[in-house]
Formats: sequence, structure tokens, C-alpha cells
Amino acid sequence: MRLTQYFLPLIRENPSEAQIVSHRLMLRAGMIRQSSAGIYSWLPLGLRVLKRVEQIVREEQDRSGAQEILMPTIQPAELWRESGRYDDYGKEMLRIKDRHEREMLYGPTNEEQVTTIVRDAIKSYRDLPKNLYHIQWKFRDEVRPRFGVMRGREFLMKDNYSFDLDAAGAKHSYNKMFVAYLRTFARMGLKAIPMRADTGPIGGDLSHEFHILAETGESGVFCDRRWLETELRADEVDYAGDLEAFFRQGTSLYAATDDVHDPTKCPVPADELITARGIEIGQIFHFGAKYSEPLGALVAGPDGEMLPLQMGSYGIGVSRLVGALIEANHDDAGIIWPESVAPFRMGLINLRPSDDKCRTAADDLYAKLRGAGIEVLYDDRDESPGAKFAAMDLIGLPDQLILGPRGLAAGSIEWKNRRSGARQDLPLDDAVQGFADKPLSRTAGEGGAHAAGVGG
Ligand code: 5CA
Repeated sequence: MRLTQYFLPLIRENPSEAQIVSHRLMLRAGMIRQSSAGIYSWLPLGLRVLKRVEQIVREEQDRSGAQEILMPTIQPAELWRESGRYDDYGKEMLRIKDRHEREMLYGPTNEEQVTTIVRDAIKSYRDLPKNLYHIQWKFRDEVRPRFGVMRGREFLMKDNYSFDLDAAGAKHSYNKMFVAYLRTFARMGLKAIPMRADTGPIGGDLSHEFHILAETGESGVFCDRRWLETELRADEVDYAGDLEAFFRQGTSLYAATDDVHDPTKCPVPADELITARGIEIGQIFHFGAKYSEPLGALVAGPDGEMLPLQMGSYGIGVSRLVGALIEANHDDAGIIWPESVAPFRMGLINLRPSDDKCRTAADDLYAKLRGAGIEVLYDDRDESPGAKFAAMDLIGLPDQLILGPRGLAAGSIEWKNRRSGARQDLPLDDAVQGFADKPLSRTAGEGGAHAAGVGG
């Protein structure tokens, strides 16, 4: 993409309305614009990241055996009356009337909707288990929308719902998501800590929130100090195997949100306990028959008796993750995208577009990089070198290639890695090959350096 053609409205000054770094940088880097409180438009650069995050989430859901569907954003109030949640949900729910005065709502979550779909289709235990997910916009009329996409009113969530015959099956489904979430976040270079959590308006008796530690996190969290050195590796876990051992290992070190943390019962001595802030990027729930019973979602068991489906639900804040990723990956100059979610693999800067030789060489390199399948943002603007360096650092693409008249005369181009700051002159002819070897390697970055907002 040529920057002269791209819609990338950068902002030089820090926007006064933004209190945290990810919000500031998303506005400054032209990723989002606010429409009204907690409601945002996604501009081309921001949308590319959102889609990357969404795709990683999707791939890991698919790998776990969950199947993608798409349910509507607008739901009938009737559905929520059946489960008893219509009145309970309170002011967070946006209630709407259609032209026939029928009560509707903009979905804050989809337990009721999906339960009726499965109820009407599945009658026998033989058709279980099932796990259905969708990636859809939600609306919650939050009291205090803030921090940009971190606490929005309209936000993109991946939510899925598991249906099993019995408690053991439901726990296995829960464990699968426990694994899938760790895999998902690791692919984005994020260290997510699973924490015992309150079940809130979703309900149920077992829940974990996945947090990354960050000073700007909205949640108070407590965990065993050993978590700082512990890396839970879920990439080798076999979904077909017994997942309970992995779940036990992943929950063996204490970690809890402040809603459930009880200092009088905490097993960790005070000097081994960390009090920190966390960004909740996902939450999983097991709630058994809480929705299937009132909604009549029963199946015939092996002996012919009718049994309520045993369910769980699982959410990932897809749009929140974009903000969380920036909280974990930035420096004073701007964003530092992990490769796996970067909007473009690299930036190409032509320092002297008015010079024919530079323009021809940069155009040529741009064509070759694209020909090699590398996504490039090409700064072909007629701007000062300083403005170009600042813009490229701000938007944070993993690598930069910088072409100027001096290097060109020597047949070389400067390569700069955004994260390490390392610079090196490369022979111009080798530049394409050097990156063609890892064109779209969507591997994990090294997030977390800025996210360790750990208090004593
Ligand atoms: N039905 C369940 C699981 S599907 C559910 O709604 N869970 S939740 O309430 O925990 O939301 C799931 C995830 O969505 C959260 O972990 C968080 O990452 C994200 N999320 C929740 N509220 C917001 C919000 N106001 N803005 C941005 N992301 C949010």
C-alpha cells in the first residue's frame, strides 16, 4: 500500500481525551475514531489489526473443534424473558422497540439465542457434544466507557457455547477452552494468566478470567509471585487427550481477581503474593443447566430419560485485545506490533521521492516485496525524513527498510527492526530475499515488557 493513497489520518499531538497509552496511540496512529462515548469506527490500519486478531482467535477455536456460526446483534426481548434475565440485566442492556412496538434488544451476549438454536435441533445425547462460536459485535451500556476500545459500549467479542450430556463432558469442554485461550494469547505474544473469577451476570459455579498484567488494567488481581517466571505452554497439548492434568497444572499456582480473592483464605503467604492490575482479555464459565432448564433444552439420554444440556460459555474481547496488545507492546515513539498481528509486515521509506533514481529504486523494491507476498506500507510521500521516521515508528510495523540517495549510490538500503532498534545496511539486491524467507510468519512477538505493572 502506498502511503500517498492510504487513508491514514495521523495525529501529531496527544489527544487530550485519551488517558492511557493504547487509546492515545490508536487515535494518533489513525486506527480508530470515536463516534460517541464507547463507540468507535475502525479505520483501515486499525481494522487490519482487528482482523488479524480475529483470525488468530478463529483458527484456535477451529482447532479446538468449535464450529463457527453467526448470530444476530438484535434479539427479541421474549427470549430473555424465558431465561429470566431480561429484568436482571438492568441498564447495561440497550432496549429497543421496532415499528410494531415489539421489544427488542442489542445483544450483550448470546446464551439464550444459542440455547434455543441447539434446543430446537438436538434431541439425543448421540448428537453431543457440540461447541458453537461466533465473532460478533455486542452492546453493553457501560456506566463508565473509557480507555478507548478497552471498555467500549459497542465491542467485538468472540463468544462460544458448549453443550454436553453430563458434568464430566462439560468440564472437558471447559478444559478445551482453557487450552485454546492460552494458545490464542500466546500466538499474539501475550502472557495471559488464568485467574479464578466471579461469574457475575452470566452465572454458574466455575469461572476463570484471563489477564495480562498491566498498570493500566482495570481489574485488581492477586497471584503467586512464581507466575512471573512461569510460562504455561499449551501449544503441545493434545485435545484428544485428558485435559484435566493440564488444567490442574495451569491452576496450581494461585491467581484470583479481587472479586473472589479472600485474604483470610489465601494459600499464598503475603510476601509471596503479588498485587497487581490486570487487563481481562477473556473469561470462561461453566454453568450447567442455568439456561437449558428454563429454556427447555433437554435431550434424551442413553436410557431414554430427558436431561438438561450441561453448558458453558466462553468469551474473548477481540476489540479489547487490540488495545491490550498496544499496552504490552510500545515505547515512547509509538506502537511495536508483534509480527502475528501487525497490520503490515514492514514499512518501506523513500527518503527522497523527488529524486528520480530513488523513486525508481523504491518503486522497484516495493513491487518486488509485494511480488514475494510481503505486505508493505510504502511511504512515498513528499515529507521530511524526520516526519517519515516518526510516522513509521508511531504505527509500529515490525521492520523498516529505508532507501536514500547515499545508500542507493552504494547499492545498499538500511534495515531497521522496530522492536530492538537494530539497524543494518543490506545490499539492495538482498533486501527482498531477506524478508521473503519470513514473509508472513505470524509468530509470537515478545510482548509483555511494558505490561509488567506489578506492585508489591
Ligand atoms: N457470555 C460470556 C462468555 S461468552 C460473556 O459475555 N463473558 S464476558 O462478559 O466476560 O465478556 C467476554 C470478554 O469480552 C471479556 O473477557 C472482555 O475481554 C470482553 N469485554 C467485556 N466487556 C467489554 C467492554 N465493555 N469493552 C470491551 N471488551 C469487553
